[in-house]
Amino acid sequence: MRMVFRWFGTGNDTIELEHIKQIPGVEGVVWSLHDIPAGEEWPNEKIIEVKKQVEKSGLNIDVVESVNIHEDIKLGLPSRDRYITNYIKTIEKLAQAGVKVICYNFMPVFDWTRTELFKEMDDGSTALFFENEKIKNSDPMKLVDMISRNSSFTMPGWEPERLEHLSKLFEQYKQVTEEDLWSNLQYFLERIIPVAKENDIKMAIHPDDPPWSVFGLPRIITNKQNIQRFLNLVDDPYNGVTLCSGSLGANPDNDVADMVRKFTNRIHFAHIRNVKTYDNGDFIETSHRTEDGTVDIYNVVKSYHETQFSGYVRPDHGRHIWGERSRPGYGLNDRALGIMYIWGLWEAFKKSKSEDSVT
Ligand code: DNO
Repeated sequence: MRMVFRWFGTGNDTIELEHIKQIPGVEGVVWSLHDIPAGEEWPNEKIIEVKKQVEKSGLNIDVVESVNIHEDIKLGLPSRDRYITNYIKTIEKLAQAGVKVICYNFMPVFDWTRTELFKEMDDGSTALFFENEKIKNSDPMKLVDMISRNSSFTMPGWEPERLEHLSKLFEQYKQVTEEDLWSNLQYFLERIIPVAKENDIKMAIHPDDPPWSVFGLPRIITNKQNIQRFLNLVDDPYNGVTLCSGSLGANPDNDVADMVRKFTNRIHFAHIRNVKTYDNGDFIETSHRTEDGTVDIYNVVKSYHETQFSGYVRPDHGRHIWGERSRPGYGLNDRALGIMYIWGLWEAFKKSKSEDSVT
């Protein structure tokens, strides 16, 4: 298991690289060029600039999250080929810079969706919250407005250029069924995966968050069966997943530990965090401990250990604690606590295994 930590770049994050380096066992940052619009080729100078800066702090740039996919690819429009060509060129450049894994998603229009970014919890901390009824009855434009008013940062997945044509996008997606989305994903993968393989970059799709349709838009990377279908679209180790316990865990029918075992060879990146789910479909992003939420994090980490997972892991999101002001879900403190919890479990599994083999 190789621990990494998401960092949004100088001027775009409250956290310093030096502080990330002080979290025990963190080897690298998970990064992106957040100012490059989806669909454009990434400039080499910018890639090298991040590489130099991060490596100077003693961290690596092995994992990129995300290279976002242009909506025309998801919609299957004729213009998709141009954007796929740009995507391929970006993969090649990232490989040259030493990147090993690219995380991306295939969610129409919105990436992750929440209704509150700073929901107060009983202990006074705040966390990301999803209120089911609110989503069912709300106008997506109002949610976009709420999200941008509550965050002084551009949120990943909610980039302005992606959202400015929102009503047009909704109109276009009216014609797109889940099956269309599957076939547009296959078209993309068939062109991307051979390039990734040639360049030794593992592609790792992120599950849909939450793992069900929102605002009537199709969503397909939602459960075990669909992840299996996804892997079969191009059955190659370079076509893999980012297994996110929090995204999948928002649906209590998803057994994340079981998925870790089932998809072991195709998991290139693990996002480990907890959520507390409610019967009405609401969920809140709690602290990482198993007893604080609904996802059995003990079992998830145990499954990674038993399958000898050697890929990249990040603690994903955290609550906002101790007065820290940060990007929603991306403070330093609670994510660092999450890392220490994961390391604690890992050490215990490792030692009990070696004791077993002695006795
Ligand atoms: C949320 C993240 C997602 C993820 C993308 C990958 O915080 O886990 O935004 O980065 O879905 O493309």
